[in-house]
Amino acid sequence: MLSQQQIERYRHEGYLFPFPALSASELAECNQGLARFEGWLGKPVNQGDFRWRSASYVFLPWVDAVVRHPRILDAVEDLIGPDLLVYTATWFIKEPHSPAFAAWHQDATYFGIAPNDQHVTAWVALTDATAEAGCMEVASSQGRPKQMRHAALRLANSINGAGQAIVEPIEPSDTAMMELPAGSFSLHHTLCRHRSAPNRADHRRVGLGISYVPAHCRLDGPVRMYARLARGRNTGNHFDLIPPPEGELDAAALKRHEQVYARYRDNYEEQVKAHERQFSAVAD
Ligand SMILES: O=C(O)CCC(=O)C(=O)O
Repeated sequence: MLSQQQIERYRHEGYLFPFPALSASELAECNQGLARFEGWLGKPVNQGDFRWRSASYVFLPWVDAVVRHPRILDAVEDLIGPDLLVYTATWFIKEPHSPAFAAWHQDATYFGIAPNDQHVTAWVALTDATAEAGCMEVASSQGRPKQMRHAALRLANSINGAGQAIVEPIEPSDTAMMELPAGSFSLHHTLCRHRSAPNRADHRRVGLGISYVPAHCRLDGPVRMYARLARGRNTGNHFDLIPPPEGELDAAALKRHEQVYARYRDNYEEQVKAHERQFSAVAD
């Protein structure tokens, strides 16, 4: 699906966009599904416990269909090969005129995926992600992607769990606003620096960030994570595979989600410590 030129651009810049994915009826189904999910929660996803933002494909069949959408997988396969695992998928929702934002960060920081340059995120827009609505802004890696030092600052209004931010001085030049029409997606590399501003628009900005890794990847910490096989074979067998949900908000699927989320948190906390160790060793 991607041209050689697009693949080379991704390798150099660290991002690509926009690509159409969902048809009008698929988009409507997703937005209706999100409304049912929020009806069940009794509040917007972004105002509930953080667990509900994470890995909802485990208990929502319509999210499971999005993370296995052939248009998305065809593009991801062109970048990281045919055997694809969903490592996680996160809701990134900003209410109209809300202060929710993301500071400059790199996704690789707290994931611990090895090798550490294989993970790619497809960010799928369920509403228009315009600059006014606080779409993602990316800085080109200019052919030299490199892990930067972060701190889990727990920043107020951060859309990211740890409120993490790059704490090295950076003056990103060569930046782009990744504006996306509803139903389309962008791709960004795990070392791509990105951030997003508050939503100044009258509409809700809704995105699902899906993290894909090739099935030969493993985690470099002690936690064995769950993953969903999206395409091909589980060649590395380094993750416990998640079955398709039995049904929407099914009791068994919700119980499984508790385990999936618990291990995700355990790994995340391990990785926050590992990142600190790595960078304090460099500073010593
Ligand atoms: O949705 C946003 O504004 C930030 C998303 C993000 O950090 C990501 O997809 O990695």
